[in-house]
Amino acid sequence: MKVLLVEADFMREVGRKESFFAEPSAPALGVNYLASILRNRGHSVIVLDSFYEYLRTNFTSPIDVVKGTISILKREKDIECVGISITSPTRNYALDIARQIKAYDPEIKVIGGGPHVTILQEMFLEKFSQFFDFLVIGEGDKTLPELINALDNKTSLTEIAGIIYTDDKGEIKKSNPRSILSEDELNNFDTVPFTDYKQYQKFLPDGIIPAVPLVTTRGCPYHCAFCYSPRLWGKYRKQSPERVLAEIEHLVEEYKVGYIRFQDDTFAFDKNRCLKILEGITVKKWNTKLYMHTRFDCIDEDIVEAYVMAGGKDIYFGLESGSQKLRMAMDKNHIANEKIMKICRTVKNYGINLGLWLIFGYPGETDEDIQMTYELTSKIEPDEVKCNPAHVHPYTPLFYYAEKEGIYRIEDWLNNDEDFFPYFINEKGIKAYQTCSFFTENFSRKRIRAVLEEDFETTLGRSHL
Ligand code: B12
Ligand code: SF4
Repeated sequence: MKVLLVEADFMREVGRKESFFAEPSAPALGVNYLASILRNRGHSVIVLDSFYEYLRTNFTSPIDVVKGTISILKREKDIECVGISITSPTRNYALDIARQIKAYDPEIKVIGGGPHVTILQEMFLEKFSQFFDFLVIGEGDKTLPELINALDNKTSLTEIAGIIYTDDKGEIKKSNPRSILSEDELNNFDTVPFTDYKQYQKFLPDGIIPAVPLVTTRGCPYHCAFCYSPRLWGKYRKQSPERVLAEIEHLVEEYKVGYIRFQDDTFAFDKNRCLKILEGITVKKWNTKLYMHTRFDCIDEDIVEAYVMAGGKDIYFGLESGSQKLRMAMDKNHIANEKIMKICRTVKNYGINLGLWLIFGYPGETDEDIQMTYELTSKIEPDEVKCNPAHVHPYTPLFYYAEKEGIYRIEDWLNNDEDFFPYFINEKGIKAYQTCSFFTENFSRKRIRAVLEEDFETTLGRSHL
């Protein structure tokens, strides 16, 4: 069967051509893994994500994935099925894409997958069944190929775990839950094959993919009160260092990738594993730059040293707040500010770019807490801060609090056509956006300047070519 997979993300690191290379954007991972799985089973797959669209339009046009989707359907007339990856922030774009597909040709099967439908499940299908034929809940690695095979061969859907669909009588059916992939399966090239980025190469100078994401673990062993990740992925599972190194080797040899972005929730959680991966990269002398994000309680000097040796360029930490009281309210970590300072000094001493994520407007936050965040951030002197108002992700402890307070209901995620992202809309909520702007303006200037000034070739990390 011929399938189109769409990453409905319009917001990913768009900007001018120079900043695209300086802060290399990267292909979406989920849809590209799914594409490889389907291709290995004999299906023909096209992937459309904003990265591709950005390249295709020669970096000048605004990304328009809706138009891109329809133009592919017009060009490739034998596409029978479109899968759309949906996160909560991108849900309205995804709906727009599905709506346009059904307006273009109602016979094309539309499958929704990804975090947003995994949270809302049948609530989502009840509301949007005119646009979506199937939802895949949770990991799609095994479910999607089974579903596509069944559609291709017109066989029964009842045995396929992990799907929700409307049957011939118009009733919503939910199959048995799909069990999460085991670590063996995560290491197995049949269940999780390498991603195939060949389609992007022809739009890039020398066919070099500047940066790629890698997620080498599924889930997070922690349970921060605002975060959806542990609820999305279930038990924390990890790929072996050997598998991770094999994948990097493939990316370097095949696409000359200069920058590997470890997008694991907590890349450094398992120290031994982390060191084995970093030492493996060092031995291979691939000369790739590395990015990782992690927690303050998951890192020490051994890791920082090994990271630098391996080409580590950036480490981003979820500081969230300078107030320990608030960090505890978030269930984030119980580390004292002095320890955080010490870790940051170590990271900076090794010449690594240090980024901080901050949250403002969390329930209970006072002006004094904001002042503490300001003071700690000033002392740390990060290269960049990334700020968000306290977003209320469905079914997180923060959501239940907001629900109890009568601020949000789960339906709000379904009923709003605006670019609506629930956060605390009270005096603090509004102030949170202003505080975010203030911190970004004050603490990221150095980083922005560095990005603009940095030499094109150096930034691409292609000196090894
Ligand atoms: C990399 C990443 C980013 C990158 C790029 C995102 C991208 N689209 O590639 C950047 C840094 C830009 C980013 C930004 C943001 N992100 Co982000 N990001 C991640 C991260 C860390 C990894 C994503 C990934 O590659 N996972 C690995 C792949 C294999 O998983 P996957 O894509 O989910 O796909 C699997 C399944 O979901 C499913 N599936 C997915 N799509 C489809 C489609 C079909 C058809 C099917 C059948 C199945 C299916 O099958 C896949 C294989 O099992 C996740 C956390 C996580 N651990 O997943 C957060 C996450 C996706 N991000 C999240 C958020 C909230 C954001 C931001 C809003 C943060 C912010 N406040 O600025 C922004 C908004 C970006 C946007 N427009 O969506 C949330 C989304 C929660 C939600 N309810 O939707 C997550 C889950 C983090 C979290 N802890 O809550 N993000
Ligand atoms: S915020 Fe980070 S450490 Fe906390 S649960 Fe989410 S992914 Fe894990």
